[in-house]
Amino acid sequence: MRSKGDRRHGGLGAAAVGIGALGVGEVIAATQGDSLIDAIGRALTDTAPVPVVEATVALSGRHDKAVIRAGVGAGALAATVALGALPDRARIAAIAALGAGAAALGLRQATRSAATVAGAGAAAGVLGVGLRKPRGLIGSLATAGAGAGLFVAARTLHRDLDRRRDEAIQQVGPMGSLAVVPQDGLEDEPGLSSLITRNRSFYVADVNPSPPRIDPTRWRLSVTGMVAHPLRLSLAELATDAVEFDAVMVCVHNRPGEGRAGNGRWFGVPLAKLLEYAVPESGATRLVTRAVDGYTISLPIEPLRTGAWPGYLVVGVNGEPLAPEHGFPARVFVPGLYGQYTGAKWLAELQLTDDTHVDYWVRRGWPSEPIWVTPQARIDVAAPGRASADTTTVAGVAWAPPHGVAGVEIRVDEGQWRAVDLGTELAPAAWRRWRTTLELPAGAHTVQARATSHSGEVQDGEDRAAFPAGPSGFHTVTVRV
Ligand SMILES: Nc1nc2c(c(=O)[nH]1)N[C@H]1C(S)=C(S)[C@@H](COP(=O)(O)O)O[C@H]1N2
Ligand SMILES: [Mo]
Repeated sequence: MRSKGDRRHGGLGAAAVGIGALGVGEVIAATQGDSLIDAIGRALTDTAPVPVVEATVALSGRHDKAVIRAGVGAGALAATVALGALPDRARIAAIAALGAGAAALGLRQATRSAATVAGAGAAAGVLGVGLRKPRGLIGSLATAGAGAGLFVAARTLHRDLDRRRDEAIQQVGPMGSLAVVPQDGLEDEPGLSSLITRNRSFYVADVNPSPPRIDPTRWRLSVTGMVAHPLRLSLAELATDAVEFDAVMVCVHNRPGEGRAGNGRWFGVPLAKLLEYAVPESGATRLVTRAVDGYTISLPIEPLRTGAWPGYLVVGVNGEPLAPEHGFPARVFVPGLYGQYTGAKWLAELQLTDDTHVDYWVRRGWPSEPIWVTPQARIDVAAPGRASADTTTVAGVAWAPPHGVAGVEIRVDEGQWRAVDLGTELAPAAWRRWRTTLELPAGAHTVQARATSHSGEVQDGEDRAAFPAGPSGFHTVTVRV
């Protein structure tokens, strides 16, 4: 039994206060389009050790952002319950420390926001007052309900800003064209990836809990640093110099068989051209692609300048401006480099500098030099043939940018490799579809695929994790006949 003067809380009441406090913080941050929960999530992403990042990516897959958000919410509630169990003075000190920590998140470059600072302060205030004395069931339910209502209000504010942002993107108009829908002569197969990945099916991978909202009318690309002619270019100015190219983008975390790869018809300005306009100073060795939130990916200048690495400042894909989650209004893409090395989305600046610059992931233990995508074949379909149930259709996509796919082979039950039919090559940097028909005896069989590049590189079958040199292994599926 608790004595009357004991201010310690039951878990339920404390959790209710936690929901109320988070709701207050979220709604205040949302007035500027920001989020306290997302600021915490981003800070965790920015500081988590590489093994934790790798495990999160592997376990959460495409749901990484939802998983981080839910984790932050659950962690905040658990912290409130722990706070509620503390004696008065320790609790007040802990809330003050937490509030100050959360406010500091609003001052970090990646999540800078006065509204987040204010939201953190207000949330700490709610915790301080709300945890002063235990409340009954009705009071707890009312507090939790009020907090939930504030979450809904915050969501409404975000939706409204997203809608206005989407309208502004529509005003931008087409970027490139998909006038001629490309064909590769391969029979379509249910489940087989399309030759060009639709914008809304394209995988999303980045450290931002939600995409930054950028006003295209005010946005300018700056080319700065060690250049004779600094540039400031609008989206419309960039679009006039843009050309189309077909290429596959692949995340370094794409283990064989996974979907963190997409094939697009991109629209972008060759980086060689921008560098020619800007005129690098001698001593400039590194091109830093910097996003609006300070995130950077840097590339060696020399191969970009000569065109040995055909890199682009991309302003559109598949005939449209980039989608918000894919870097609107501009990103850098060097076909053949893994996404983590290829260039920043939500680009603010191209800065020419020397080798002293250290990138976001390099600070966390990844190699500083770009990693090239290795040949990879993915099995999208392994199913009874439509013409005859005695046959099995196996089909998929393969890539080996920038050289291109020369061949794809499959093997059954680790037997002999045999070549499959290939669709025509859209471009060497693009993915290539493939297909074959097998006659298999009844029972379960494993089917594996491997790709070979035009440069003679054969896909490595050894199972290797993404960190630190990129993944390898064969995609293996089981078919039952
Ligand atoms: N600003 C910014 N750009 C970024 C990243 C990021 O976290 N922030 N992630 C990179 C990684 S790891 C990949 S795989 C690609 C993914 O691009 P997509 O989300 O359009 O598929 O963006 C790259 N560019
Ligand atoms: Mo990635």
